[in-house]
Amino acid sequence: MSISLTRYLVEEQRAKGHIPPELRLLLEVVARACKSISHAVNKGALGGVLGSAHTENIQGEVQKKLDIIANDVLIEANEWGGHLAAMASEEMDDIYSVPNRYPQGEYLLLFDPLDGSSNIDVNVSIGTIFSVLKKTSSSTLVSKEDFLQQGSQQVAAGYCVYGPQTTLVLTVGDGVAMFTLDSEQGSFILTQDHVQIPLETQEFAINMSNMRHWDKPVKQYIDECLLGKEGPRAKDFNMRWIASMVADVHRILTRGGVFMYPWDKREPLKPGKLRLMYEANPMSWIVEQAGGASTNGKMRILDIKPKELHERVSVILGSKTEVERITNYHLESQSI
Ligand code: P6P
Repeated sequence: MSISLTRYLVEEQRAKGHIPPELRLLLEVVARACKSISHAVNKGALGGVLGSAHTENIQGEVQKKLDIIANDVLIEANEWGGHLAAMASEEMDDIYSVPNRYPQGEYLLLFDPLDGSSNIDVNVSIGTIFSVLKKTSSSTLVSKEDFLQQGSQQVAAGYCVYGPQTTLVLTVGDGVAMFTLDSEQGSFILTQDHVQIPLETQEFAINMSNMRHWDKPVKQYIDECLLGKEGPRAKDFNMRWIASMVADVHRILTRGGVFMYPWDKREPLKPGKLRLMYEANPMSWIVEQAGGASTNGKMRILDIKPKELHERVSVILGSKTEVERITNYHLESQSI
């Protein structure tokens, strides 16, 4: 007997009481939007959706047509339901407040509508990442400041990976569940609950081409992994780098591993490449809820107090013992 996303959310609310109807509606609407995005992604060249949109986002990155399509799908799906006060996206400079013609809710939705979009044109897995916060101010006017909450304040976080399967991964603070899209029925079906990341691993994910730019603790960790059985780790390591955070994190949730996009010397004033609010925070909560860990090399990512909506952060996440080891290397190098 298959359990749909809706049934899972209803039964979670009945058992644990932390998915009120408005949040359930939000999550179901986001899931429906991900289905639409999956459909557009799967069309590929046949849908005329590949290639550049010849525009740039706030990050100064050239946008792909599907980046904009995915962003528009999420905005249009969520703005009328009455569950949201505002949205924020990697693809939009400013926040998007729910138009006055619709009722305003208490939730704030943040998303990277299509993460890993450099993989779109080469048919490699990409995904949507989302994070849900609650508006804390009583004012009906929503500002950027309403979004600047620590990741530990999230009430839901998830992603949808568009790969060989379309899989929605979700946490509301009671573990991590995975739902695979049954494209015949058009519904997400629970395929794994209480996901647990193995504590130990023999697999790391990092863009090795940046090696000469890394800080010492990262170099030390990777050098030890590369020494394999003959080195201090006394075991061989494997390496993966998909250049799509959603796909790398999904592998880690499924079989363990550590993912790193650390600070490097190329742009010393930039803390890292990945965005805190709608990439690192949701992924960090999911990883922690699955028994893993996530730091910026010095502190728990979910404890970082954001200063800007699009701020970046260094990310080290995955199997707990590996993240702790890498973080300790950073703290030791700091104390020298
Ligand atoms: P690089 C995708 O653009 C992304 O934001 C993450 O999904 C991914 O992990 C990283 O950047 C890849 O970066 O420098 O290896 O292309």
